[in-house]
Amino acid sequence: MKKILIANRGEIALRVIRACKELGIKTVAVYSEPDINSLHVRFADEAVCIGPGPSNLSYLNIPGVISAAEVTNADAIHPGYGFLAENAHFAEVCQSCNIKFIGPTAEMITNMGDKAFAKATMNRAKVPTIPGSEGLLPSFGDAREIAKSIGYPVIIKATAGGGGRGMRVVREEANLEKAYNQARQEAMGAFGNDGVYMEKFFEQPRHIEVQIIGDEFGNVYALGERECSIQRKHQKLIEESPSPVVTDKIRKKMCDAAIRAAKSVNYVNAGTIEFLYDEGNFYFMEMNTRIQVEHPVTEAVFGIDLIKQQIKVTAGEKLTEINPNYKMRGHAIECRINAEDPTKGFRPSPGKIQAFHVPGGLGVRVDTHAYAEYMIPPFYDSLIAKLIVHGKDRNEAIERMERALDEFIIEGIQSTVPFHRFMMKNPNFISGDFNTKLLEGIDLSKIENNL
Ligand code: MV4
Repeated sequence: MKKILIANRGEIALRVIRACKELGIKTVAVYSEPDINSLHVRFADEAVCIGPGPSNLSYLNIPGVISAAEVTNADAIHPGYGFLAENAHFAEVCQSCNIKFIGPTAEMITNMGDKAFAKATMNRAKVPTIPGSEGLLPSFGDAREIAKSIGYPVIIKATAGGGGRGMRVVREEANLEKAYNQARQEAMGAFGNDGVYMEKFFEQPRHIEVQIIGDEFGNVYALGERECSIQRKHQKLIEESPSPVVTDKIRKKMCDAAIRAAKSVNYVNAGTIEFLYDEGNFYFMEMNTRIQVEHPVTEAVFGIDLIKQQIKVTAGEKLTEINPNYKMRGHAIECRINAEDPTKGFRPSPGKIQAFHVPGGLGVRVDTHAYAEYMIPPFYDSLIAKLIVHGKDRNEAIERMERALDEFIIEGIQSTVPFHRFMMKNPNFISGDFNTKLLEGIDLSKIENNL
């Protein structure tokens, strides 16, 4: 592989460019008009403008991205996360244009994007799944029978949803018919697919996911877990590895299940098996067929560059650097720094960054595309930096994160830095005793803003 086009922007575009540079691979950036002064444009060997600000006219414009790859003679496209990363049609178009898509096959993206199908597939592979319907609910009658047998509360999920989109909790039979019909109608409106499935509803689960990577020789490795329970409205805010509740014994079981899941579908490239964790038990929820925002915590504890591994696998090489005896070392935490006001319900705070200084020192990594006087465009997600720390244990990682957050200077806009400073002192976070509901019970309006 000689040249890779990065079909993305922001910190992840920089992240991929860095891996390519170290591998001696040339890079092509694509950018929208307002992103012309972005660092991904400056750091890439070549850059092609693919349209105006709105994503559907630029970063989601498949003919634009493919044309950019063709005129620059790129061998491969790395989609990053978001945008076209889990678009099966895009992966298909890449293949038909003889451009390698750095990710799994289009068929894999389609199959794992169908959440009920993915769950049924994993169930057959003896990966633990949440009790509920076997695949889609054929009718309301089936919904009622299944709910009766697993017991209320239940959750109805859109098969084309995922990541928290298109879900409805039902607590008693009297509400089931309405919820079932509404769920189908909403799913049709949002995804053009009214397929829904049912599960037993867990009130206070944790979200724990396992990083996997597979090569074309049938090798699949699991690189431990990430604890992702600290989130708000399905937007993760803090991730860490290892999870404070996962023992060596549970980790072995989770990683074995994740490897079984990936092998059962002949998965190639990087992926994530998402588990719902409750009282020592874990259940498959979804598989993500992309590199994720939080991949650096896994990189920190395993000392491995996941993007380089993705590129190697796509080039048809064996995963020789990773092996079953690969060990985790220490503890890593990532705080997502968003251009949002945490005291005002995390409302977006775009605009011009006046001052910007990133923390440094031992065990600190900052992945960011922001700089002083950078103008945050209003068109894209609000992530402006990822602050990742690595320490010998969880305590050291928390102390290091507090220290690093204190060094972070962002002026001119609101950011989530004050929220993270507050969380590093939260007793539940410190003790590791939390779940996906933690932030619902905290009043964030009184966090001191550093403006
Ligand atoms: C659940 C659940 C409880 N019980 N399924 C939300 C994201 C999507 N991947 C699945 N989600 C959930 N599925 C059952 N059977 C609770 C959630 C959920 C959640 C999961 C992970 C992280 C944050 C969450 C926040 C609210 C609900």
